[in-house]
Amino acid sequence: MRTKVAIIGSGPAGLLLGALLHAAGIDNIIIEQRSRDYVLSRIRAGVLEQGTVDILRRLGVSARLDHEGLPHQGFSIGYANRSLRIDLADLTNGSKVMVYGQTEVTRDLMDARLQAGLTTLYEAENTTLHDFDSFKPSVSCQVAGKTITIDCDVIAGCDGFHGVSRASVPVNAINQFERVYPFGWLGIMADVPPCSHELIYASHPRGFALCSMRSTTRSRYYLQVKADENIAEWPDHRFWDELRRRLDPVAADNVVPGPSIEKSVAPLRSFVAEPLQFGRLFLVGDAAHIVPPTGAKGLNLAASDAFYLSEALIEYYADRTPAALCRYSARALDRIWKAERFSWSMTTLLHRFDHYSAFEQKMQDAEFAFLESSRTARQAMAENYIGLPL
Ligand code: RFL
Ligand code: PHB
Repeated sequence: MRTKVAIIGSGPAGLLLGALLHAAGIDNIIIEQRSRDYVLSRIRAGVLEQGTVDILRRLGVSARLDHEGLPHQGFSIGYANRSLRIDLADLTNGSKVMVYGQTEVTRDLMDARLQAGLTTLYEAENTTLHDFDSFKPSVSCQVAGKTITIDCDVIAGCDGFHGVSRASVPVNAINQFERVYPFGWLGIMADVPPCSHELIYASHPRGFALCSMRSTTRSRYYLQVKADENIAEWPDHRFWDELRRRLDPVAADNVVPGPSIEKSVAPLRSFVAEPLQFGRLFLVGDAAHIVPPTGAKGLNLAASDAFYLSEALIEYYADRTPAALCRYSARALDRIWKAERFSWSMTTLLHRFDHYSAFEQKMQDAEFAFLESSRTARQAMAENYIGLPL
């Protein structure tokens, strides 16, 4: 097989890149190790920045998003039994975010890809990258026992944190920066109305809690737990009890418990790989970086990376100058590091750290007090939350 761009991974990064390239007439093939149903069963992000929504609209895949997505003009921070609203619209000249599940974004992009007749190889095994340090790279894999080789101009590594793309780069060619947090998030999904019409990020001596949603009838809640927490020790009733304890009294009263339809623990990590280009291989999305979910930035960064790489490839195919390709890494990393900083600061502000001294705890208290008293501080938070310009 031959294509211009071989894309490894059909998460948001790979699917968006594929759609952006197709819209510009650049053919591409996606190689995905899992089945379509498996990819669609993963429950992850829920908050889309305006820039991400704009990309989906421009691609013509926003019909369901525009109908079912919930625009949010603000969120609340719970702290010491108080609630502080971050009025996104007021603090940013009317900007907002959209609550719409990553699963739905993935489904919309997969459906559009199918309708356009584009090739996606699902359940591909032993994906291997070849010769990306030359002008003739290729990707091989096995599908249903048959070996397939895809010759291409460029490989886009969109295969997430545990993928093969970053792992194929010689260790001395890549710098990796990492912080692993000493806790995880226990998340549940339940078909019950959310306890509040906006998201609540709650800091509490027992640990952080987040109230989110997927619709007016489906809630998504998270609790800070130990990184190695045993999920078997969290029957639903324990989750609901613990959630209520960490929320302000009004929100706690409004929690409607119900049977969970999904329950999982996610570790929290900050990670960046530099650079993002290795000859004809480009890293995109979680393959290149991880943010702790506190700032709701992971999916949105995957979208901005895909957008930057699509622009570089469009320019490259228009005038065949490799300079366009060379700009991708620095351009994407500039936005990535700012989102890393915001996600790290939100995580540091809102979580309980066992090793904190009394002094560090006081610093956290003071940070909240400052946020409460300073519109400028809230404005900085809002500017980052709605998403920095692309
Ligand atoms: P993905 O989604 O992991 O997709 C990578 C794809 O590559 C495939 N793959 C391979 N394919 C072929 N060959 C191989 N060798 C392969 N190895 C892997 C995988 O099967 C998969 O299909 O990465 P991508 O596309 O970069 O997208 C990143 C986002 O998924 C991620 O950043 C977000 O989900 C993070 N995140 C959030 N981001 C937000 O913007 N807003 C949020 O509200 C938000 N909440 C979250 C989150 C992540 C969470 N978890 C579970 C980590 C909440 C949680 C709990
Ligand atoms: C979610 O709804 O899954 C969600 C929302 C906001 C976050 C993280 C996750 O910061």
